[in-house]
Amino acid sequence: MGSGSSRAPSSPDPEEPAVATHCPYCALQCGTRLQPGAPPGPPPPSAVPAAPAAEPAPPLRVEPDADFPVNQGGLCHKGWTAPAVLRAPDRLRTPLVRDRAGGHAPASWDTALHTVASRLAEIRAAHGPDSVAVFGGGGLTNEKAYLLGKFARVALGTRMIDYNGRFCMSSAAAAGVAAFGLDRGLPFPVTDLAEADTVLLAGANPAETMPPLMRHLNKAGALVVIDPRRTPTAERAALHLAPAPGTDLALALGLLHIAVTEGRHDEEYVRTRSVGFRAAWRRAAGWWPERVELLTGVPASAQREAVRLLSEARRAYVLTGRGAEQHSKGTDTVAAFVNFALALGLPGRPGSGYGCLTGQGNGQGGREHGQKADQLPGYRHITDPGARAHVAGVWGVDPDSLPGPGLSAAELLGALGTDGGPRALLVFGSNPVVSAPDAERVQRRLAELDLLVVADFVPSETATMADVVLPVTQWAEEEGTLTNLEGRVLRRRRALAPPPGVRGDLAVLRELAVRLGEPADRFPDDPRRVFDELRRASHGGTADYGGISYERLDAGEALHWPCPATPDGTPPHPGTPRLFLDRFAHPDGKARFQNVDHREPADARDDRFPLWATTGRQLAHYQSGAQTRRVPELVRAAPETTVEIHPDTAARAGLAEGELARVRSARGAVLARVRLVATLRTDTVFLPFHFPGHGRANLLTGTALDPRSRMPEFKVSAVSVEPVGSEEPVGRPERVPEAAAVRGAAG
Ligand SMILES: Nc1nc2c(c(=O)[nH]1)N[C@H]1C(S)=C(S)[C@@H](COP(=O)(O)OP(=O)(O)OC[C@H]3O[C@@H](n4cnc5c(=O)[nH]c(N)nc54)[C@H](O)[C@@H]3O)O[C@H]1N2
Ligand SMILES: Nc1nc2c(c(=O)[nH]1)N[C@H]1C(S)=C(S)[C@@H](COP(=O)(O)OP(=O)(O)OC[C@H]3O[C@@H](n4cnc5c(=O)[nH]c(N)nc54)[C@H](O)[C@@H]3O)O[C@H]1N2
Ligand code: SF4
Ligand SMILES: [Mo]
Repeated sequence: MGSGSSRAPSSPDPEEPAVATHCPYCALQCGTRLQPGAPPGPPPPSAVPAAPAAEPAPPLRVEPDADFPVNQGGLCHKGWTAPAVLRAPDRLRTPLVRDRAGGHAPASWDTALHTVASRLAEIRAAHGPDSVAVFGGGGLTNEKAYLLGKFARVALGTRMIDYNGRFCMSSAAAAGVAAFGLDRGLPFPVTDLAEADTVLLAGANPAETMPPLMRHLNKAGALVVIDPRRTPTAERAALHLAPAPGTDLALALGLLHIAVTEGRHDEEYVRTRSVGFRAAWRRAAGWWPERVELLTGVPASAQREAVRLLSEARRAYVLTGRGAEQHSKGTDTVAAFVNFALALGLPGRPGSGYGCLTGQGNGQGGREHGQKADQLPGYRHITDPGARAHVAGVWGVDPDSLPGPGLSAAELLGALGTDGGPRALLVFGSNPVVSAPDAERVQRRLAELDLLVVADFVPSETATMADVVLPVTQWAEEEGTLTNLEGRVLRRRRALAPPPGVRGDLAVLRELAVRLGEPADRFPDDPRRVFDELRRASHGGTADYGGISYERLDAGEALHWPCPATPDGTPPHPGTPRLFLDRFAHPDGKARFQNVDHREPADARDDRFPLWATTGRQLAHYQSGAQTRRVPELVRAAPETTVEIHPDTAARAGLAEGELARVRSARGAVLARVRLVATLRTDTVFLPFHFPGHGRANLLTGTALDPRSRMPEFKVSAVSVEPVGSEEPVGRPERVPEAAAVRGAAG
């Protein structure tokens, strides 16, 4: 296994019954067992020195759950160290309200909630309901995501709600709905991957982003990895294709071209299980291997080998990750990979398929329960009159009172504080000052607001800018459910009491709703009650949770949605671990080939910006780093922003290993430590986006959006690199207060 994923579990203490729950971070949702006390045994295998004694001991020790099929006893470095965030020295323990001097002063909950509710009411009265906006997150439990969407539509009456999943899953979701009539990250359990003969990974690096997934992939036959970088995942591949960033769409069209011209496609499947092949093929006909090679840099022979490995496999999977998806053509790119998978007859065939590797802890559930701008619970569309009537019925409101669709995440952030744009924003579960595209612009827009409210458990860069900060509970202190990348609903369980002064997100939403004039029983704060309401709201929808209950989950049932309620006296629905075996979710039961063609990224390279920058993840940090930058062990493993660059490219720019570089795009400049990587393409550099301040990779990225999914182009920006000539560390936690200074200066 990769670093930090193989620490031997120690024997549990028989005195203390362990609490079975799941890791707070990614969509793999590794099963864990929590016990009181500091972690036993040796530190995880890495070059990291032991923690100095002064660090507060975590209140819990975490053990991987050997019986949970997804991680089978594995955890990554982040999962092992997650309890440290529970006792982060700067954990938020009291509400904070901005004072006249521009600093934060502690306040009682009553004062903080009253301040928020009265300011929201004023702003709404002066500027209308859409002047108040909500930004959610794919890390929120199902219950929180559901109640947040209801809070926005009912208590605030605003259409302005979206969430960070727009930056994550939206392109794969849009392509999946178009192709299959339904979007569930993996329409099969991850354990199926171990039986595969070949797995194609397009723009995914699970060896660093979901290390325990490699247990299953390592058992599979051949891996084919498409990534401009030779990642730890690509190192394990039978075949690594390294296209220029932003050229996957052409590459996928080329793979379809080869499959068809070599007669390797499944004509019977195409005829009986799909429609639209002919138009898709006409596009791909123009993408012969040499043309694809010229554009992508992937040799024609390697393209042919990839098609051979997939088409000769008895069981094969095509999986996409953010590398293929986070583009202004991300939806079409996924569609092109789906077209290729359909031509080979993979989706819906037992032991084969297409899937997208969902990202955040509840990236799947977070996109089903109504925190998305165009969506109501059950994965329903907010413009569908039937959906509105059903959900309004569950909520006890008039369907006509429900607002229509709002702006997508990047557009919403871009509209804040502009003429006619929202004047107030509530953030639950995201840190856009670091993670949103063109982050400098986002920071300026946040500073223009009349009211910024952030609920978080740490002073994230976004919380630092807020007028009111509401301290909330963390994973191990709360109950709820999350839906993992396989569409399996999982229980998060409480192992420890939250610190005094901290409240749950559900309680915060309830208190605010009541202060805004809502009846208290419309906003329950008991997760079980919220889940029971969510079940009814999802009833009959695409993501139907009607038959799922805390009782069934606690009894250990593996329930994948759809899992509808069944009539009294009949057996409960067993859930749906594998979708599409008989039919796809379109009315005619057939999958749709999509008619897509290659197009260029929004940025063009020129003399000023001659390189491509792409961005992504490192093993040690999670997302904006708000949580993992508070774990000393992880900070030692990856302390600052780095830029991976080929030695020849570095030499031309006058840069050497370990020096500080300035990476510049048309949007802004980032400071990053040079890491020479001889296996990288010479036209491409890579930066992780986990660090704050001048180390934010998102100072480079732009706001070009995919027209269908509204996904920003995180994965390709035209840049230059130059030496800075300073030894100053970049993106270190101590630089965080910069955001506060900006906000203070802006009033
Ligand atoms: N350690 C860690 N793990 C995580 C997370 C984290 O922050 N840290 N976040 C979680 C979340 S929310 C997500 S969404 C997942 C993401 O998981 P992944 O999709 O695996 O992560 P990324 O690093 O964003 O992108 C994957 C790869 O895409 C490559 N890439 C860049 N540009 C292109 C391109 O144009 N084409 C192709 N084919 N590849 C390209 C990058 O080099 C990178 O290796 O990870 C989850 N797990
Ligand atoms: N350049 C570049 N930018 C990217 C990406 C990329 O690949 N490249 N990837 C994008 C992707 S895929 C994603 S998913 C986004 C993620 O980026 P963010 O949305 O910024 O995600 P996190 O850093 O996880 O931020 C979550 C915040 O909410 C807090 N939090 C966690 N759980 C809860 C909770 O239950 N309640 C509340 N109230 N707060 C909570 C955390 O402490 C943290 O401050 O970044 C996107 N940005
Ligand atoms: S792979 Fe994901 S869920 Fe598993 S331990 Fe690591 S961060 Fe947690
Ligand atoms: Mo994500």
